[in-house]
Amino acid sequence: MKETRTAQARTDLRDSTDTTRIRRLVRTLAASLAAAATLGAALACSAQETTLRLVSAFPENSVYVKHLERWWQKLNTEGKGSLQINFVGGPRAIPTFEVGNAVKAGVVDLVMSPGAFYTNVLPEADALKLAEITIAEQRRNGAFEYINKVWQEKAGIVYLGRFVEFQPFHIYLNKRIERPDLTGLKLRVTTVYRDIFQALGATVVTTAPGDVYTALERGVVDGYGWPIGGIFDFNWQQHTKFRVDPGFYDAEVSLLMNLGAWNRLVPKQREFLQKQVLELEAQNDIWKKYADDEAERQRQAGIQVIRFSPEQAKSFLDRAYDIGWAAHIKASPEIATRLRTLISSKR
Ligand code: 173
Repeated sequence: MKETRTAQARTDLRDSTDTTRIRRLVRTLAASLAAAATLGAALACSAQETTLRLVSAFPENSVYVKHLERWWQKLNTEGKGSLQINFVGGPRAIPTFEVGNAVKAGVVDLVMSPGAFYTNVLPEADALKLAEITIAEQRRNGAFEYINKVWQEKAGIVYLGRFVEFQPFHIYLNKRIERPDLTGLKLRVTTVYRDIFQALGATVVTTAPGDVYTALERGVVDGYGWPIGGIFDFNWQQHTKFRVDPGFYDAEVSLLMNLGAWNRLVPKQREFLQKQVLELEAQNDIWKKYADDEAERQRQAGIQVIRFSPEQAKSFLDRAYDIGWAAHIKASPEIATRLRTLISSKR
């Protein structure tokens, strides 16, 4: 009997010890949860500093990178403690035509590139060269939203904004032509120019900007496509005799972001980044003066202008846009048709 009571007492003691332990455990857990919640709330309001890795599809010394550099430097000053951009480099870090894969896979967070360089992950991207309304208008009329829907759904890429506009493309040649006919000429292209140059009779070879100088120097090509500005960054004026006017389409260079990286930002960081991108876009008018300055610089460098007659110019431009859209509509009927409605209002 005595023994039984003692056993019972031990059991009671153990039970009460267990109860105490459990209570303590619950208290500790509750305290940790509260601490975690406080920390979570703190993080949500003022996230830890996030650094985004940025790569450029153009070489470091190009005008687009220099322009963007001023932007990310200001962003880094204003974003201390919240958001920073670390510029990793140009095509030496990620080859020009690989930037799409890199931003899609999240190898980098941010990429600056024209659509033409990431058609391997999103063929539709090249269609942005056909826009005839400004990016500001695209934001107002729903085009920007639609672009983002497609870019995010098809490629996991956020289209943050476009920071190059008012830069028509031109044909640069080392052989004279008398009319819109490129028969017998071999020209360097990207998807921007491929269809229209071929339609005008040219043979084409695709290269990244970094390979154009050597192709010209060795006489592998008779000319190339490029916007009105930027040829001096690559020293191509040394191997360029003519520019053909008028220019056509509009060089589109944009900032892209990996969707996962975007989703990992807290709302405050996203708002900050969007505000910075809008400030960058608000500067796009500078490209108009840059276009004039570069045309003058080309003139001074001895580059002669081959000017189509007004009739030739009109049919060349109509053809360029028709061919550009036809190619995209054939490849991606639904998206390209919608894009065409949204971004080509003037014609
Ligand atoms: O490389 C190119 O000619 C090209 O496609 C491009 C696109 C936008 C800006 C500059 C060049």
